Amino acid sequence: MKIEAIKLYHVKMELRNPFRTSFGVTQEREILVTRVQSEGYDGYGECVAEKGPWYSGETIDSCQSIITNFISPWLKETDLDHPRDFKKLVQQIKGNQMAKACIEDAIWGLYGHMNNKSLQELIGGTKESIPSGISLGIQQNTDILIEKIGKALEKNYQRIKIKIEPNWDVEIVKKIRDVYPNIPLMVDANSAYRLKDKDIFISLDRFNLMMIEQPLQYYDILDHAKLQKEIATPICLDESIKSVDDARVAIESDATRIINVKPARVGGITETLHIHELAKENSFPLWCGGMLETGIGRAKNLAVASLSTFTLPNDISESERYYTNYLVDPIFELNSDGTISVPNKQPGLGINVNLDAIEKYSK
Ligand code: OSB
Ligand code: MG
Repeated sequence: MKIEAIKLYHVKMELRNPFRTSFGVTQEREILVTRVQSEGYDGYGECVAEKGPWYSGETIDSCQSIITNFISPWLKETDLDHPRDFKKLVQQIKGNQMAKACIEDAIWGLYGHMNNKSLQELIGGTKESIPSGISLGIQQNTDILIEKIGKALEKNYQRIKIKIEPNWDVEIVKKIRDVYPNIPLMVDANSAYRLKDKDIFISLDRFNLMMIEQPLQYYDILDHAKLQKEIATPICLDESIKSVDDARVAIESDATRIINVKPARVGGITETLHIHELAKENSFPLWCGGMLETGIGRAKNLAVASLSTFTLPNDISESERYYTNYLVDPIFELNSDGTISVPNKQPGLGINVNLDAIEKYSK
């Protein structure tokens, strides 16, 4: 596979509702869409880095720079046998997982088109549909949050995740549990706390949460292990896990009992498959997280979530929840049982990427 052209489109997408986490608010999402071409075939990817380095150290501009200065020229000089070989090509680049992932994704898609196979088939995903969960940002008040939870439950979303931060945590969870004592519920702190705040997590133990996502700092495996010793609720790491090696360290030190895998955060699909293998050996539960992706990233995440070790509901909600404009068709809809079907009837991402829409929303 000789990549003849690598194109980047800088797309702007308006979210239907501002999404607020402990690290900031997103209203307009800027997305780098990647396109690789070979022998008349196309493959697409989507960079999940945000405008500022708040979720991870990467930004949309840092990704563009790494791709333009290093990945693209190297790729153009190489003939890859398989998308798996991309990891080796870029291994000299430290970090920059999201920059690598959006190019690797496009190569997987391209390979799928050239070999008439869906991404799901290429990676060995087994499920026809995956359980869908919803991630609700921090709201103006609890009534609004409880109303949003009610609407999500009416649609049969299979679990509710709420974002927490200091002063929007124990009281809020208590109010939700007063209304909904038994729904599958979890919280995500996006690193808003320190180990000295452990009493907050001890207080959360009585609410029967499925898990607490990323309570402490992204580099802090040791303190997560200390916190896990003090609480019964499983910790689930997100930001901390940037590779299969991070996953191994965190699992072995009992700093995490569940991992939220975002393929882009770990450098791509190949690294995700290594985490899948590790999870299989250890009977360790995974689920697929989200970064407010458009349909391009969402299609990829659906294929990943169909792997056998991804046993918990995923942050993969229906397309309509995020944006008013779409880059793919058909868009992803929620089935009545709260699942989303994996697009596996066409090669590559399994959906049509709409180049006209990409060009229209490019700045
Ligand atoms: O921490 O999981 C997170 C969105 C942007 C950045 C970080 C996170 C999130 C989400 C949204 O929780 C998940 C989704 O795409 O629906
Ligand atoms: Mg998270």
